[in-house]
Amino acid sequence: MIYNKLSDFAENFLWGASTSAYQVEGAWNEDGKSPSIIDMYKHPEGYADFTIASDHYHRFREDIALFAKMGLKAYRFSIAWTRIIPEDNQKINKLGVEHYRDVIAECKKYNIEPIVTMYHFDLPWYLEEKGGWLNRETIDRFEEYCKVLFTEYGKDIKYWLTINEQNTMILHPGAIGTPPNKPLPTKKELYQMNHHMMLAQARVMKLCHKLCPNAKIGPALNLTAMYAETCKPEDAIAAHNWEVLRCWNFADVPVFGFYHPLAVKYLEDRDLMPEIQPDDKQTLLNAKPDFIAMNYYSTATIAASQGNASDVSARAGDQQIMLGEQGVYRAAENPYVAKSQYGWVIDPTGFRYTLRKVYERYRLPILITENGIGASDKLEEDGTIHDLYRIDFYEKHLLAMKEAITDGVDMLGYCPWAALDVVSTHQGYAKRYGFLYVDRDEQDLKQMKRIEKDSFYWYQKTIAENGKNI
Ligand code: BGP
Repeated sequence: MIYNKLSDFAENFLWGASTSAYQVEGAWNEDGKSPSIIDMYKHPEGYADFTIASDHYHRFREDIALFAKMGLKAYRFSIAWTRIIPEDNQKINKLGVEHYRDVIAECKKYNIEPIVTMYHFDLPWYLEEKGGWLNRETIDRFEEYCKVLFTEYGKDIKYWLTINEQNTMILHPGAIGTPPNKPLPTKKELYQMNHHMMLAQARVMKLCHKLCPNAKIGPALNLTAMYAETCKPEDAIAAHNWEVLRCWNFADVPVFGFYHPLAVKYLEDRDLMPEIQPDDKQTLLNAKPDFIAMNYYSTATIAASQGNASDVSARAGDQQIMLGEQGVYRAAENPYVAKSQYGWVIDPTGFRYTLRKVYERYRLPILITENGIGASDKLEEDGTIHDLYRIDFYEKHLLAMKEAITDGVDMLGYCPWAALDVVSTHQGYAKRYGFLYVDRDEQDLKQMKRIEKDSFYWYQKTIAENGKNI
């Protein structure tokens, strides 16, 4: 659709930016924090680990002051479960609670809306040792932990996110690390974990509405539209297969309260159906999100399965991520999109297309909780960072979002990844995402000085003009 005039961003549009606890905080064993699975997993050799990261735990005041200078209206961060409840005895760690109270107060000081992810990949290790998400008890533990958050911070938090990228954790379990001396879970186990996470999420959404009636809560999924490689009908079926199994099945359950019918058939056919207890269906039906939080990086292009092992291949530039599934779909190349230095597809029009599909399907407001480009930014001798590729990426994605708003999509806000440089899950500080450069190398911490990149000033101007320059 080509319009005569594009809609403006709403006056109260949440211009924000994101981080997650384990990628930015450091202080991995300070003030009573216990290890999470991320702290215990084997991380890629040669790259920075998560023990110190960007030292945001100690420097959050300085960082939030810089976010305010950039003009942020929202800051999406995650709370580390292991700071709040570090041990299996369920005792609350006062220092952990105080830390996030201070972070929230600092945001409020500058009128920055704190948006809290309650769980961003960092399950407590003590729960993992008892089976992690395979153990139904983890559902209770998650609810108890979230209850602490609602009780402690409920009056200050308007937007809660339940679980970050549940679909990534289930479909690409190796992507967030490998457990020491243990194989990755089987597919059957993963779908059982998925079911438990769905129940945990439903219980927590319900609890939030009870304890914090003025707050809003939603899942944060990695959503993306799929293209068929050609107009061959079999390619269209394969693209739909993967769109359902990768995206809609994960968003349907929180919104509608039941699994997608195609996913049910797939799970039954392959003997992957989780064990569902009699009350589970009602638990899922009892809860509804208020919005959909969406992480968007790339689209995917899909070809028909050939029904053999050649359907599966490693993603170009990232051997950790296997794409394709025998009898379901094959990954294909798209000649019409660009790629980042790390081989990630860059597709702003796909962003508009995905937003349309998500809104058409769920009719809930959408909050973008991640979108961005990882690159090896260069600190020049004069202390500047000219990340023009990032500005270009954001300009195009914001224009696509503006077009989606014009298409009728209800957008709450935009929190790109990342507010400042964070440890990338696989490429340390070689691959950076922030508006603020953190001056450290993989091993050499230097002073960890924060330096404003060119994209910082571009975003500052964009926010000040409420996106009118887009
Ligand atoms: C998302 C995660 C983020 C972040 C981002 C970039 O899937 O939610 O935590 O890591 O991807 O990924 P990477 O660091 O691998 O480039």
